[in-house]
Amino acid sequence: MYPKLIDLKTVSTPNLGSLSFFEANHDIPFPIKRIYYIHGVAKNIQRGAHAHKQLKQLLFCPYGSVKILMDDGHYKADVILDDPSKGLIITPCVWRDMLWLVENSVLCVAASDYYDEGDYIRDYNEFITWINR
Ligand code: T46
Repeated sequence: MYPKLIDLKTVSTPNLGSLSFFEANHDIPFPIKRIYYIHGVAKNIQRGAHAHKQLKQLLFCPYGSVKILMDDGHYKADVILDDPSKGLIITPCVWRDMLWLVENSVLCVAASDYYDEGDYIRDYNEFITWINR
C-alpha cells in the first residue's frame, strides 16, 4: 500500500493566519480533473466502503478531523486528517472508509479523473478478486 501523508506548502502571515496550496503535477504526482468535498456530516458517521480501480486522489481536511481507514487487501493502515496543511495521497486499489471524528468536518478530494461510477469497486469480495486478478 502506498498512501502517503504529505506536507502541503503553507504560507503563514503574522496575525493573518495561513494559506496552504498544492499544484497538480508539481506537489502531487498527477493532474487534477475534479475537486469534490464532503460536508454536513455528523460525528461518528462512516462513509466510503469502496476502492477505485484507476483514480488517484489527494485527500485533505481544511476543517475538523476525519480518520481515513485504508486496506490494500494485505495491510491495513489509518491516518487522521486534522491539520489543513497535510494531505493524504491515495493510489488506486485501496479500500477506504472515512470516519468523521468531529461533526461538520470538511473532507476535500483532488482527483485525477472525472467522476466515473465504473471506476468504483463497492463490494469487498469483488475488491479482493480485483487485486488478485
Ligand atoms: C472517495 C471518497 C473519499 C457524483 O455524482 N460525483 C462525484 O464526483 C462523486 C465523488 C460522487 N458522486 C455521487 C455518487 C453517489 O451517488 O455522490 C454520491 C455519494 O458518493 P459516495 O457514496 O461514493 O461518497 P463517499 O463519501 O463514500 O466517497 C467519496 C467519493 O465518492 C470517493 O471517490 O474516494 O469520497
